[in-house]
Amino acid sequence: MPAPSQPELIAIAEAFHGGGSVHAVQPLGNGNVNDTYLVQSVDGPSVLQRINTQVFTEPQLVIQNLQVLGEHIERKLQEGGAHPLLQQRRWQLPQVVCTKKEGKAWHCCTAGGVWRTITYVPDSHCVDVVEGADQARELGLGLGLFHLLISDLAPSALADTLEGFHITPGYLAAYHRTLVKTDRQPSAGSDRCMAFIREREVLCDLLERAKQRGELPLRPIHGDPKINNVLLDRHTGEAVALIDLDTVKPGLVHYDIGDCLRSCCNPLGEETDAIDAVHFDLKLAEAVLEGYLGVAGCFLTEAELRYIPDAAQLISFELGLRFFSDYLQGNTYFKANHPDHNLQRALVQFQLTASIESQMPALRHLVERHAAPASV
Ligand code: GN1
Ligand code: MG
Repeated sequence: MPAPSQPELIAIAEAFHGGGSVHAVQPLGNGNVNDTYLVQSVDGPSVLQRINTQVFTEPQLVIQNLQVLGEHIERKLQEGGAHPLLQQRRWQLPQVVCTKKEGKAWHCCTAGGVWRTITYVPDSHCVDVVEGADQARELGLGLGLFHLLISDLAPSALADTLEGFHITPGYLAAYHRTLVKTDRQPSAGSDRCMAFIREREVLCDLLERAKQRGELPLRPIHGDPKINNVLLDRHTGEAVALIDLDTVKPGLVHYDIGDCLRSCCNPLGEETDAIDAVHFDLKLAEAVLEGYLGVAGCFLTEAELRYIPDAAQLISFELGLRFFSDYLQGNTYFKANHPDHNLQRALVQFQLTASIESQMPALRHLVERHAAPASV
């Protein structure tokens, strides 16, 4: 769907803030799926998003989850006691802003598209590429606090907004279906991806099998806690919020911790074109795990802890598989700046996967070292 013009954007934003109240609407962030804008209005700054309804086919469920989550976290924060750290730092959750006239949580504009507004977390920023170990510790800690705050929310309270999300065997099956009908010309990059996938097919169902055996429990998860979805305080650098809550749903914590590790421990970031230099940095991984397990280690089971290193490998591989499948399909899912963009992104994730694989014993050792004593 094309980007709306500025007057159209202002009219959409005014559905939430009132006629004549919006000063400016400008693009925000680098999301690969939804369109996101920063709105300046008489109510202060807010975040306006057009939900990609090709991906999220039931956007009202996305917003419903956001409300369930918001109420739960708000209650936990008010009760206090979830974690001593929460007494010492701010922690915020973007709130749903309803439309001015009908009081609805979303707005359908005349040109099509489902829009929603959430509050802006002030004095915060995010990074696309990690800037050091202290920051990595905060990124891990932010995910840990989020998991801790929702650890007593029943997974059944959340709708499944994106069926099959992070079910790696499902992505593998979709890849095979795409492979037989793609009209992409063979290239060195595609050959490299295909060979990489072929060698790892057997690993794809590792987490799903553990889930089916009852070894790993379903919990409420974020679904997409990559590096730039953790907001950091602009002055202290402390994690203050997790944003991009569309994929909050029942799942394995491994999808989250895997996504956090793959995105925070890749010093070149997922958009680099220096494929051969991509690597997984163990020092950063240690910092992420220290931050994450320092708050979340206490409620994770021994089996959950044990699968964390596998999750880092599998979620990197899975994202590579998703990017490559989308490249073969003609870039219909992830926004792409050029025709080979998703091929390049796939190669980055596969290089990262290989780097994780080569450091697996050390990564396992780090998880053991930083797991809370009470839960091992
Ligand atoms: C997508 O849209 P964005 O950038 O928040 C994707 C994630 C990927 C990520 C990779 C719903 O997230 O799963 O990890 O790109 N979101 C969805 O950058 O597929
Ligand atoms: Mg997202």
